[in-house]
Amino acid sequence: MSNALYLDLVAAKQRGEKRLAILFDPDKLRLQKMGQALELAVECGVDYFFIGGSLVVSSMLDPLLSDIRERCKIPLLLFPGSSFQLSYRADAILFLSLISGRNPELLIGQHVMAAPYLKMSPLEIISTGYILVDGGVQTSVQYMSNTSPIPAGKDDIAICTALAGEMLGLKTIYLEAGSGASNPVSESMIEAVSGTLSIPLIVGGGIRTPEKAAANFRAGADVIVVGNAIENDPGLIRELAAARGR
Ligand code: 1GP
Repeated sequence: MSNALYLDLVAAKQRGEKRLAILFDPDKLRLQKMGQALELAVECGVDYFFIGGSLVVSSMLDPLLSDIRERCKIPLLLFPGSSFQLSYRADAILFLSLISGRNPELLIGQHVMAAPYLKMSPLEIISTGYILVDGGVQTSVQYMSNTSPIPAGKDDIAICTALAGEMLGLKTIYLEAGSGASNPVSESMIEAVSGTLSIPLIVGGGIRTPEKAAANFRAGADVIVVGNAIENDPGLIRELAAARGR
């Protein structure tokens, strides 16, 4: 089973090199805007596409992956809301365990169902401790996962949760305020969590400006993920990519 994308991410972290991921939700896609986003992503050297969402009710997952693959070589990582959102057409999967929650289905249950499929697949598996943080509104992921997020000001709980995830052998931690969050994860929490981890830290949810992206990188995020803001304005990709400081 390949480990190439993960090893590359770890090496980037060691060099202090920051990475930008764009999230495409197959249910929300407007194809015209996606075309523009893809062109800019290639031009600006976007590092990853994350593909998924809390629901994904359409059958767009496979066609979307094939379409992006035909147009560029940017790595495609599944970011599944459930074990139904799987496809061989991606390069890797963020194999998410919702470690901030106490819903056994999302801690280990769906993983058991997905494991035989993944074992047979060519996908690189990147086990990820998914930590939901209160983003000021009830997001889809909060509702669908039936879990309570970590309160926004409780950096200590986020630190301990992330540490436990690392100690359990998870390969990355994803600090998530939820797609469309009014309040993205604070720099204080990112700094606190990144300061205790040695594995890569991914941060997303409610990031709308290059300033916030840059502040998150300075606070210790290794990868930031932006979805909604780019769907609304693909032109933002240029400034978000520049926020990596390369
Ligand atoms: C969701 O972090 C991502 O997991 C993206 O959130 O759509 O709010 O950018 P936004």
